[in-house]
Parts: sequence; structure tokens; C-alpha cells
Amino acid sequence: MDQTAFLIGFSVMAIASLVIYATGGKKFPSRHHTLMHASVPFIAATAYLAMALGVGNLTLDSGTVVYMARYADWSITTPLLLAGLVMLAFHEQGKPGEMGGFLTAIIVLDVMMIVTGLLSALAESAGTKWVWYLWSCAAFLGVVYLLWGPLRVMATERGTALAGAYAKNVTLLTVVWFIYPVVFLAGPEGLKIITDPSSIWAFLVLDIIAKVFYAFYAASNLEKALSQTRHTAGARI
Ligand code: RET
Repeated sequence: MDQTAFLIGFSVMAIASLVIYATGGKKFPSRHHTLMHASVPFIAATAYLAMALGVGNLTLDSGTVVYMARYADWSITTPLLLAGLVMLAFHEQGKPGEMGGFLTAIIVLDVMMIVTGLLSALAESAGTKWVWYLWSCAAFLGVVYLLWGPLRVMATERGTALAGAYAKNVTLLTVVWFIYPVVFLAGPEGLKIITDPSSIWAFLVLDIIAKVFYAFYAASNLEKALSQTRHTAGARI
């Protein structure tokens, strides 16, 4: 049953990567978004293949299985998804060098969130598990703060159309991302309320929404905003 989920994950992600690239905008300024969104499921396909082949599936003394490939995947794909939002908030403008600072801060917080989440999964004692879990949540809140605070203000300066696209994308991303710590906590790495296969299926569904559905949603919001911006610019001339 786990094997089925991993193989579905591999196939869906591999196909999605191609479809996102084939259907995405290929001209400036959407091309870099297309490339970024196509690379995310490619990384996930690789991780699901590793899980299916049993590479990096670690069985702890407690019997809990920790899927290392999942954390490797998240530590690369979540920074990419965040980079997409930062690029949207700046949209080829802003003070030179300022975007680099935001990217660094948000990626550091995000990678710390994933790494300390892994430490929580690996910890054998309940106390240590909770320390890392809460530390990971603190990093997550830092990410959410940057997205909804300063970056949203930056997006507002890009005009109503782009600000609207940013608001839609950040809302979906935040809602979906908040479910990950809940599934983790309920699963075998946490309170063991749900079984290993249920948590695998739950993460599969979340991964498909956060990587594939989100890619199409974000691209369509961006394209709509860009055509609206061009329209308004055209009307002014
Ligand atoms: C963990 C456990 C510890 C607490 C927190 C977590 C958050 C994980 C998140 C993962 C998002 C993954 C995505 C993957 C797909 O591209 C590590 C589960 C806060 C937010 C979006």
C-alpha cells in the first residue's frame, strides 16, 4: 500500500513537471516562474522514487520509519516555492540588492524549519521531540510573518493587479502549508494518532496540492495580473 502511494507520487510528479513546463509562459517575465514551478515536481518525483526503492527509509528503535528523502525534497522545494513569491513581490523592481536580503532570510528560516522538523522526527524521547517540533514551528511563523508582513507591503507597491495575484498565491500557500505540521503531529513521527500508511497518503495529497495544483494556480494568477497591467499601461499611452 505504501509502495502504491510512492509510485503514484513518482508518476504524478514526473508528468506534472513536464506539463507545467509545456503549458507555462516562455517569455519574460513569466519564464523564470515556469522554470521554477517545473523544477519543484521533478525534485519531488526523485524523492518519491527514492522512497519507493527504500533508499533513506530509516527505521528507528521505536519502530517508526523516517523517510529521509521527504525532508531532502522539502528542504529544496519549499525554498523554491518561497523564492517564487519573493520574485512576485518584487516583480523586477525594488531597490537593488534588497530582494537578496529577503530571499536569504526567508530561505534560512524555511530550511531551519525542515531540518528541525527532521530532528523532531528522529528524536526518540518525547521531550526532545517537542523541543524540535516547537522550534520548527517558530521558524515557520517567521516565514509566515515575512510573507504576510514586509513582502505583502512590497507587493502592494507593484500595483493592484500584481498585489492581487500575490495575495491569492500567498493565501493558498499558507493554508496548505499549515496542514503539514498537523499531519506530522498526528502521524507516527509525532503523537501516533494516525498510522504510517495514512500519513504517507495524507502527505501525498498535500504535496500534489502544494506543488502541482499551486503551480497552475500561481501561473494563472500571474498571467492574469500581467495582462491587466499591460492593459492599463496601454490605456495610459
Ligand atoms: C514539519 C514538522 C515540524 C513543524 C513544522 C513542519 C512544517 C512543514 C512544512 C512543510 C511544507 C512542505 C511543502 C512541500 C511541498 O512542496 C517539518 C512538518 C512547522 C510547512 C509545501
